[in-house]
Amino acid sequence: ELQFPERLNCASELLDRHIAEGRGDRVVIRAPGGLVWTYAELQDRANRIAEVLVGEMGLVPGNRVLLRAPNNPMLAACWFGVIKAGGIAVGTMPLLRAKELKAIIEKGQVTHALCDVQLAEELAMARPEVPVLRQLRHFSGDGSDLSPDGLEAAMARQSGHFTHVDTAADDCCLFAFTSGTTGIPKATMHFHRDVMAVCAGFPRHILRPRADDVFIGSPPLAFTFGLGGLLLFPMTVGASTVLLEKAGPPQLLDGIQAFGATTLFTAPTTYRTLAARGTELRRTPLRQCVSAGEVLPAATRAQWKDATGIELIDGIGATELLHIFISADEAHSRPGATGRAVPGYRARVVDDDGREVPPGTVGKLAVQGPTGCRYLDDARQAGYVRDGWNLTGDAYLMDADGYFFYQARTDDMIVSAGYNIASPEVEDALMTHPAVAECAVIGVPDEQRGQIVKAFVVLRPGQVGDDAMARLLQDHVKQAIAPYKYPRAVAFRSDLPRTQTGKLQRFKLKDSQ
Ligand code: 3SK
Repeated sequence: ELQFPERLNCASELLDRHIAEGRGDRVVIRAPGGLVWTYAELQDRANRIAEVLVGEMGLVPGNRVLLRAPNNPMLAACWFGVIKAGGIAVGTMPLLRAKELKAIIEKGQVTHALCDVQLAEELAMARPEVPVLRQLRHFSGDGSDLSPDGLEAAMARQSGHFTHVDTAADDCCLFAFTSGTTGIPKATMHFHRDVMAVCAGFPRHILRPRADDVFIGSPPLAFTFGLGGLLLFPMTVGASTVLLEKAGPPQLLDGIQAFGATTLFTAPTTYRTLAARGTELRRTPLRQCVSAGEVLPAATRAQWKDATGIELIDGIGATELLHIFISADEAHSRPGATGRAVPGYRARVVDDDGREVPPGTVGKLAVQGPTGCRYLDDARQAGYVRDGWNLTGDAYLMDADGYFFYQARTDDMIVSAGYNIASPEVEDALMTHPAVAECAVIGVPDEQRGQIVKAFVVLRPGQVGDDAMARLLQDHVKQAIAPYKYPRAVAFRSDLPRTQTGKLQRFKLKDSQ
């Protein structure tokens, strides 16, 4: 069992330790445009941000700080600055709209925000409606914006020396938001010791990185898959990471080549696209590739191996558990299986009453370990954690050797290209269009993205369900909520399947596919 000291600040543990032990001049972050920061330089930025938060923005330990930026060096520095100062970092997906930001700020009672100028607009739109948010500073991704009231100008006034706040191991340091199946956001709360626990889990036992590894990938740092894979895990061994603001397949390919990346974190959708360029990747030092965020089909694993010679490391994690809890390294992967419980975790398959079912039987995945679900003030906690086991919403079967095989989601969550999308949230957005009378949204299988969002729409009288209307509705959703949630397929219907009590029967729409 993992033991942590009673007093623990994970930001200091992951960052300051390297400088204290003489590794301050090792490179920790690279970014396109030639930016290179050493561990000592990241520490200097994080310290200055902590000084600004405490000295100029009035932060006291336990305050929640919204972080808003694409993956860039300043976002990383802000994450460490907030947590060294005893604050709670609240990551936000870059594509979120004002409405979604407002919900997060209200739910998280967020008092402070640090926001990349590139993403200022939606936060500015939300701000008049969220008086709880008292303090906001803007910054630029590479830390070079010196506008007088910006974060960098304030950082320039500081000393660069800041002793981390002496937090308890079970003080909260991170709220990771998830929209769940309803689209009403839930904040999962994580302690300093949770961050250290995931660093002692998947990276130590499965990935086993080296100090000369160079990490790269696509998931936003606001998604805990990205936070671990692209920031925390390389730092566990003094390795470096490449932060890409845009990380589609072309930028990833360029980045792997230009930075000599060895370790890739992305979702199956991207592996499928990149596989076509496998021969180019064979000429790079790339050696470890982690897939999570959505189901990895056996065909994608085989395609990647054929193209690059590299065995994918599959894994399943959850925002509620912070990171990956089932996985297998290259030598222990088994076709069709996600893997086995990561050391430190226990996983089993249970029936509707929470009783363990025999190997080979499909049931609900239940997980227990050093991290677990703690929703902030949310009745849905009782559904996620039963008898001390976290029910992730996935149906799995386990074989006699303890390998877990994914079967399906047990709820209405759509997982598309690694994004979790709640059907009701897309339905709500569609319903705000005046042409829509009724609608239902489901996930349908898609070779490229795993699943795509499909909307079934009943139009108001006089409206015509043609391609132009479909495009109009798609654009409308992109404007209303994060654009990645828009329905890539739209079908028009005269009515929708409902129970006698009027409850929508999404499963009938699924069966009709
Ligand atoms: O979706 C996943 O599998 C995942 C992986 C790592 C961390 C967080 C999540 C949600």
